[in-house]
Amino acid sequence: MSTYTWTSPSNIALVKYWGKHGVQLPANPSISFTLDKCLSQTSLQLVDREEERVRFTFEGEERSGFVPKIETFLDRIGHLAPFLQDHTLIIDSENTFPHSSGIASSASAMSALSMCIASAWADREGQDEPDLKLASEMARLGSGSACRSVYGGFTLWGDTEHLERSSDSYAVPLEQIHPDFLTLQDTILLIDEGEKQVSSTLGHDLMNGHPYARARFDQAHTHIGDMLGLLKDGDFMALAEMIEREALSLHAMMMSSDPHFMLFKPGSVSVIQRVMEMRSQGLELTFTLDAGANVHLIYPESGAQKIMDIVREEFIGYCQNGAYICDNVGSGPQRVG
Ligand code: 2P0
Repeated sequence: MSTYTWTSPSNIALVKYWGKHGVQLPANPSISFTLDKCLSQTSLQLVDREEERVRFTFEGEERSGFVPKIETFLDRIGHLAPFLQDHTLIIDSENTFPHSSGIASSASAMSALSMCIASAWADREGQDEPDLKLASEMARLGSGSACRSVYGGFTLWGDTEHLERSSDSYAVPLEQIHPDFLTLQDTILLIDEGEKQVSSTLGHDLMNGHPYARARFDQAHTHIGDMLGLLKDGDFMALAEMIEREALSLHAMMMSSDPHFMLFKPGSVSVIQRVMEMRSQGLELTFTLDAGANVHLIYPESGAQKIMDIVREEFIGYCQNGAYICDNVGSGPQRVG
């Protein structure tokens, strides 16, 4: 009876995945960097098959509400990990950040679980290390953005003419990144820690039949080529323009879908406008958002002290309970047991 325990970070997309087809295939490619401190830690124990396929606890407490999602995941990865059929999976998971706060907890959780399963598979096959491509493909079948979290640094998911080894089925690590960007900081302003009004799954669905979908997917393809060049060059101000355009395009899709919805809160807009203003005055600072109201401040490590002064002086008042998280580009999942 073996136990596999992995931590996996969340990630923040710079070119956004929004829209999917088939079984968890992306409508356009995306690029993200993996975080360092926003982590899930997941343990998997495989025991002889009992009646139930899965027993799930979250922070040690039984949470049967998550079991259907895990069962769907197991159905989808059955062809990749057939040995799981003979076992009941006992899973415990915990996060270092608030659940459903708009920080992609499904990404870190599904990545951590996939790393556990890939480790179990590697053991059976007599391999020393889990196959990260397999882990990424499994993670994708749990939650799209999760497939980007199985690697550290910068990651690309989705077929693109700009990278030969790219695939819709799994993410790949990006190797040609300017050294200054390997230490980028991400300070996440928790403007709204509540549950999301609209799930990402519904948001993705609303891209089907969206009047601007084709143009958005074309734009994302173009941005991937541009972003790959910018990540190599190391020009932060040029990268910043692209990061913001992507974030605002994502939210524009939400605001123009049928039904439409808006995840910005007044505090999100205030921060966004102030960041744009300060950058126009020469400050190396940009923002992005996930499918939520929280604003991720992205900036080079060299500016950290100044930006943190600004956070404490100007932005903390927009954060619910004054809460924010200081994170940065991280090195990916770690086995801890
Ligand atoms: C992303 N997001 O690229 C985009 C940007 C949120 C905004 O992927 O349905 O949880 O599990 O595949 O990955 C959030 O959607 O959706 C997401 P599913 P997921 O990070």
